[in-house]
Amino acid sequence: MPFSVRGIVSCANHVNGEYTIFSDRPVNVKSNIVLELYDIISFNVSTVAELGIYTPDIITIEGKSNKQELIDRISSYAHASADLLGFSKNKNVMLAKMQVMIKTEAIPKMFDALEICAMEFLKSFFSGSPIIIRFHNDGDGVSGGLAVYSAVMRLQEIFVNKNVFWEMQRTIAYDLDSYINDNLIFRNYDSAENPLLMIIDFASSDASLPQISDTAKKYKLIWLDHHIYENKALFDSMHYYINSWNFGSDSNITAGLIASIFSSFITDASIDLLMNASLVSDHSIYALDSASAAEASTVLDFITGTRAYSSMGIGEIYKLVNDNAKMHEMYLHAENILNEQIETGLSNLKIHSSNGIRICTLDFDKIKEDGRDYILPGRYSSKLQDVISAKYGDAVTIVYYNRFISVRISKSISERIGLINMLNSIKNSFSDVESCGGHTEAASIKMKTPDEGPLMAVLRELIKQIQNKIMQA
Ligand SMILES: [Mn+2]
Repeated sequence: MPFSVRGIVSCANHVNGEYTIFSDRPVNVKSNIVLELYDIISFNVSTVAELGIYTPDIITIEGKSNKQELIDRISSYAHASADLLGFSKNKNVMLAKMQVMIKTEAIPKMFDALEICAMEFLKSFFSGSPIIIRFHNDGDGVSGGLAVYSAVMRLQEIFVNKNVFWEMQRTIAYDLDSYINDNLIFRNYDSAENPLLMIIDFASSDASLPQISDTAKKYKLIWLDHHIYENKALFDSMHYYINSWNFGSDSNITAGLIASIFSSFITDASIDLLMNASLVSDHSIYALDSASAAEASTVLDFITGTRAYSSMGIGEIYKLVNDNAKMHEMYLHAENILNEQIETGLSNLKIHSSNGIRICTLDFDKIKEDGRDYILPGRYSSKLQDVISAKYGDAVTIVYYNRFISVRISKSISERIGLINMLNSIKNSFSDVESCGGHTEAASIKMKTPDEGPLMAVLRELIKQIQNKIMQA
């Protein structure tokens, strides 16, 4: 049945000549003439859109619309879609569930804020504007990424937005590389709604500040996090910065949980497993004692923290998570490798004892020696610390490799050690240290070169200072 489409250009991709046209709903069109944002165009089509895109022979430009008219139309479509998706029903169902699990004032407040974020997400999505979703590469971050992925899958049933990009973030800051990458992508488009960047489970740090400030000025930034960051000015300047600390809660409300709440407005697909895996991964007090969540958490931590799986895309991970048999198989594989590598680590530890507290050091080359796929060193030191402290009580674990020294400290002794101040003072007295960062229980030092001499000197000084702090107590 031939029919005609008349609408306004709401997003233009100048690289491949693909456009989103907004009539009473959004549609994609590939054009052989150049169109501009807000052009009113019409074309005839005789077939259904293939892969979500029309390719008419002739497109007629009839005139120009204005921005506000189009924005209003997109907004009312987004609201109608929210009704169709059952936003308010979904909200009540999820809120009732959450309030049993987490009895804090923060939860209903966060729901209200996340509903606004979800609506903003819908506006961007249905306008066809580019969306980049960056999630941290650990069990919590990827659980959040997967929850949003399941929401996007639901939205793609209504309209295929071809401009959604997924990035697994391998740093804790929104660093310059990521910022430049995102700007290069966004610059390929003109869109009625600002391009949208979504950040999950990272970036609440000073190293992110210039990039974050600029992004928030130029684009739409939805940022879901649970890392403490005491920069009040930043908190106040961000419209869609949902950090559990801002709502009077703390890191126990994980980024994966926040992303799950966000997604629950849009999709009624079950995201319980992801939510629980996120809580287990980040040792939240709200984590349920569930075998399947523990398995999912191990698998997600493993595939995001092991080099062999670093090329796995979010779609592949999503398929894996939804395949029980494959998940269990992957869990056994992960446990196997982790146990072996932890065993190797334990038998290669050097132990310095101070006041009954173990300070353990490990040369990570001992783990890499067998040439197999190994877990990333930062992740490894956390696992090793978990095992050591479970066996021997409060402990300090230091893993060093190449240019890095990674330190983990049990919570109950972290305050008296004051790791961040200690690392900063070491940085000031050793010219070979390039940088240091982290928090009271997990931090690292980066050397300027991989030379062993300077690294060992810093390591000795670090052990001496930690011993002193423990003795003083
Ligand atoms: Mn997290």
